[in-house]
Amino acid sequence: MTDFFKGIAPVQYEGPDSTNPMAFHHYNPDEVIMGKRMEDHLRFAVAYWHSFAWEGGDPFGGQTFERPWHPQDQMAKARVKADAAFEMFDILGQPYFCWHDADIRPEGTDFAESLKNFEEIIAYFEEKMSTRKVKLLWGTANMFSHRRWMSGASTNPDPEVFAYSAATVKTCMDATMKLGGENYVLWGGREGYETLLNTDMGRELDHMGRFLNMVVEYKHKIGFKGQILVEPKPQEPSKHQYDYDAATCYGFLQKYGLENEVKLNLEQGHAILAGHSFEHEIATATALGVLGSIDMNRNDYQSGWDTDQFPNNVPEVALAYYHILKDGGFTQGGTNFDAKLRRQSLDADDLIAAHIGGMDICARGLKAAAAMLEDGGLETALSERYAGWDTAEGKALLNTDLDTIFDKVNAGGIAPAPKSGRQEMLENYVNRFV
Ligand code: XUL
Ligand code: CO
Repeated sequence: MTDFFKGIAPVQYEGPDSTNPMAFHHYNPDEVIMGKRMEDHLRFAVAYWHSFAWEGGDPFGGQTFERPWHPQDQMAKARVKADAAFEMFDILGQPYFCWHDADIRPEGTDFAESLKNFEEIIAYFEEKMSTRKVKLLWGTANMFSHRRWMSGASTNPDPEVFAYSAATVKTCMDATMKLGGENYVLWGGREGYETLLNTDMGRELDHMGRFLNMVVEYKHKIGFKGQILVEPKPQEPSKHQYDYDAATCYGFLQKYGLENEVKLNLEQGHAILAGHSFEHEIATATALGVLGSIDMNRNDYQSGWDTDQFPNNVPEVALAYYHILKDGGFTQGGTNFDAKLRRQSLDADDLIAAHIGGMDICARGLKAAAAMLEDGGLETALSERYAGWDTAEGKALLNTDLDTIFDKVNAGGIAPAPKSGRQEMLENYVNRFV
């Protein structure tokens, strides 16, 4: 037991009229939406790295948080951190959490010592999870913070780093499976380049493709039933990252024969960095059949950084969940808060309030998305817009050739009349729900 969250009671749903800042106003886990409990739709996860490992630094200044589990280079402190983490899970009651190996254990002096530390904490988690409902949404390896990875992990010019990375991922997949994790994520923060002057891109992509194939082979070898997910991001920390966005990732997966084995973990802030909207990335993944899970957060739209703030924009979140629900909703994926406090938000109740706010925003977005789907207005508009393709002539067009089409058009049988795209009407429609 720590006393970090002392005096903070488990968060309850009190409804939209409650003024209690430490209550849920919209997230009501048991409320049934489209035949499914809200908790089972949203499948929230707390991110260990932001909520417990991050110390409040930014590029201009160091640690602002003083936590009972600091400094984080000792095993005893790693246990205190785990105690506090599970105390927070008890307060929030969210069903999942996620970690990187480096978030939960101190780095050892060599691979073997790091692994020993890691396995001890995994066993400690296992013990804590045995008496609670909280589950592991996904595990992952941090292959971007330590200096050994400064030139990449699987794309490193040094084969010894490739080997170290492969061994690291094996241990993280083993631990994820041991804890019953439902997904395994790979985000390649350093899988890219700082300058093309020293980079053999073709070779690096081939190595990354082989690495991911090894991950999939290992998944089948050990019988891991979770999804393997890659997380697109265009840049930061690297100048350019190979997993740029959903479409780029899909092309990569296809080239290396992995499009039926690997799906995507999409993040709001990464979509914005790539010059897209979140719903664009989700719609791309659902169109290609590779939506796996989401990292929910938001960026600061002025700074242009990946600021990983908690979400607070209901219309944006509603459109994201609209595409997720339209795709059938999450199966093994979920909503991971890859979001952190601002560095001035020092207190334990700031951390709880941040998650309450994020969960409430997502709940409002989900409810709006479900109401739009149930009303069917957008779907009707879509089927009307594409109705020509459901006619016999429309269908036949896709099974013919340029000459035949030319003959028909040239004979005067076709004279297209432009129709309104009705964008403002549709925006007004959405506005009724958000
Ligand atoms: C970094 C990021 C990571 C991944 C997991 O921008 O999103 O936290 O989600 O490595
Ligand atoms: Co993320």
